[in-house]
Amino acid sequence: MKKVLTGLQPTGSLTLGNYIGAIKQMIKYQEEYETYIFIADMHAITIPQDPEKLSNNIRDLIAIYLACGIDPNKNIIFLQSDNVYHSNVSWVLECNTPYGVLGRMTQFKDKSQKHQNFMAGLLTYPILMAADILIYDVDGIPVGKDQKQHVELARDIAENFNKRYKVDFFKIPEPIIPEETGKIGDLIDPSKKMSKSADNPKGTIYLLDDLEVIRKKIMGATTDSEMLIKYDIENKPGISNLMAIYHEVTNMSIKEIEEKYKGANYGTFKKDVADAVVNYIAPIQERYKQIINSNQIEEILAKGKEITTEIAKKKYEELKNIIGLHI
Ligand code: ATP
Ligand code: LTN
Repeated sequence: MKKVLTGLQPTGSLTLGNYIGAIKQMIKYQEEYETYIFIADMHAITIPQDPEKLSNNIRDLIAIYLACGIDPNKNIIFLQSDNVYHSNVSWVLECNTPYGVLGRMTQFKDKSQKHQNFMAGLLTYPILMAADILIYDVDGIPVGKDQKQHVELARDIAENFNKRYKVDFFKIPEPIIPEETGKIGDLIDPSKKMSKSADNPKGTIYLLDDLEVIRKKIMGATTDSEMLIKYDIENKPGISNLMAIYHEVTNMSIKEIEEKYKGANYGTFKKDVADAVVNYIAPIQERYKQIINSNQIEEILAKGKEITTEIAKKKYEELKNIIGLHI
C-alpha cells in the first residue's frame, strides 16, 4: 500500500490555506493509503514561542485535525517531539547535507529577515523535515506550494545519501501539491500566501474565526475593476483566489464557476463564496468544540508515539549500521 505523510506546525490557529494545502488532501488519501499526519512542534520552536501558548496550540491542532475529518482509525497521528528518533536521524542527515544549500531556501531567506538574531535551527529546519519524511519510506508528501522546495531538498538528501553509501536505503518521495489551490492567497494582498502568522488578520481565514468575521473578510477581499469572473492568476489574482477557494468548498470546477457567474457582479459572487465557506466551516467548528475537551487527544497521541517510535527506531538502527556507528 502506498504511504503518504504530512506535518503542520502548531504556530497558531489553522487557516483555510493550511486546510486546503495539507489536511483536505490527507482526508482524501486516508481512504486508500497508509497515512501519517503529525504536529511539527520541533519545527515550531525554530522561531521563539511562548511555552504555554505552544502547548495549547498543539492540543488545538489535534482537535482541528479530528474536527476536519482526519480519522484516528485510518491515520497514524503523532507529535514529532514524542519520537526521539526524528532528531537522531536529522543529525545524521545534517552531516550529509552541504551547508550551502540551506541558505538558498526561500523560507529561510524570508524568515531570517523577519526575525532578528534568529537561531541555527531556522537554517537546519529543512533537514529535520527531511528526517520526518525519510524515516517512514513514504511515497508522497501532500503540502502547499511553499513547502515544495523543502520536499525537493529531502529528495536530494536521500539520493545523495544512497549514492554516497551505495545503498538503496531512503525512498525518494514526491511532493503532492493541489494544482490551482497549492497556494491560497491572502485576501487583502493575494500575491502573498494566506498565512497563519500574517501581519493583517483581515487577509486570513482562520478555521476557528467567528462565522460572521469570515463572511466580512470574504466580502472585503481585494478584487479588480474589470467585473469579470475569470480565472487568471497573473492579471486577476484576487478573483482567481476567490474562485480557487469556491472550487475547494463546493467541488465545482473552475470552468463551471466561470460559466455560472458569466455576467454576474463581484458582490453576488463574493456573497456566494462567503455562504459556501461558512457552510463548509460551521460543522468543523461544531465538532471542534466537542473534541477539544475530551480525553481522546491523549489516547491518540500515545498510540501514535508507540507506532512511530517502533518504525523510526528500526530505521535509525539500520542507518547507524550503514554509516559505521556501531561496534
Ligand atoms: P506560518 O505562517 O507560521 O509559516 P503556515 O500558515 O505556512 O505557517 P504551516 O504549518 O507552515 O503553516 O503549513 C502547514 C501546511 O499548510 C503546509 O503543507 C503548507 O504548505 C500548507 N499551506 C500553508 N499556507 C498555505 C496556503 N496559503 N495555501 C495552500 N497551502 C498552504
Ligand atoms: N515544514 C512544514 C511542516 C513539516 C512537514 C514535515 C510537512 C515538518 N515536517 C514533513 C511535510 C512533511 C511546514 O512548515 N508546513
